[in-house]
Amino acid sequence: MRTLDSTTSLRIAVQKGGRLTDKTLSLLEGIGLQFDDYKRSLLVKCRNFDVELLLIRDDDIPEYVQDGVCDLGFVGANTVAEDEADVTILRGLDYGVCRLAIAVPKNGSIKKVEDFAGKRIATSYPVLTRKFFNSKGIEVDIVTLSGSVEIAPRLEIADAITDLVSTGGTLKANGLVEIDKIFDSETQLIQTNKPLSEGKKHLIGKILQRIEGYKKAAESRYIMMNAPQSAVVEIKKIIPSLKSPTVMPLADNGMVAIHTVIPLSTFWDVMEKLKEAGATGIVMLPIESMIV
Ligand code: PRT
Ligand code: ZN
Repeated sequence: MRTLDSTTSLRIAVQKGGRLTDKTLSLLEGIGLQFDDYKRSLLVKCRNFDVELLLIRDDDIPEYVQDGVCDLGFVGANTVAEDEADVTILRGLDYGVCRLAIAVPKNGSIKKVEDFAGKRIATSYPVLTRKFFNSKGIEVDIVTLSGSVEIAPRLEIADAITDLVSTGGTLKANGLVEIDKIFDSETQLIQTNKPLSEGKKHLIGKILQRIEGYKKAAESRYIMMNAPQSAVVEIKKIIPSLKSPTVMPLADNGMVAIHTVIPLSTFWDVMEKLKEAGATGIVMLPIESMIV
């Protein structure tokens, strides 16, 4: 039994081998946590932090975190919500993005949610599906399947399905069309509601701060350019930088080098305006991490 004063490491649940595994591990590596080969073992010690990873099936993660077997977990919001787990959601992470959608056979009689009364719906998400139809006041018959839900209408096990969708390719390949959305999902970092030692709380704070910096860095670019000194006022107006840009005089008379950080989403827009304002030799670099 782990106790409040447990001297064991902060234990983090990660999906063992699935869609979330690589992105979660590269996020952890990106914030400076180093692990030995995680493919060989279920419990992997971190080399440079008092952290260990427990690699398990994603379906087990909410419960392991709820019960305090793991202090943190990285898992899809869909799984957390379906399990109705008693955990704290620390933050969303923009990978594993998908939606739980309702789909029906392409040329069938069901066209809208109201047509569902008395119909059979196959799903691996009975809780979320039930809640959705209850909220609409529509009685449906739910057939719970653990996988391959998309073939249920063809097998005549069900009239419709609810399933996770990302590109929509699977629905299309199975002659199904999406008619409504039940739930938007992304990966979440969840924390146990069991008491944690001060040491663990401190470590969690540090991990969260690093994730924040890592995400900010991924969405930002470092840009450098040369420009005439006379253009600096105009350029400063164009750059939506975090702080005032660094402006350094160059050997060429009247020319300066300008360095700053900009959100990636504004890059092309900013770049074109900078060029118009007289900037030359504009260089963009990725940023590994940043603390703001
Ligand atoms: O073995 P384990 O139980 O750990 O893994 P799993 O097979 O249950 O889950 P896995 O690895 O497939 O998915 C893990 C998590 O990834 C899910 O819980 C979601 O949070 C997230 N995710 C994101 C997805 C998808 N996108 C997704 N497209 N999970 C599943 N799918 C499936 C969907 O069920 C359907 O079969 O992909 C198909 C649809 O994809 P498209 O692109 O054709 O629309
Ligand atoms: Zn699973």
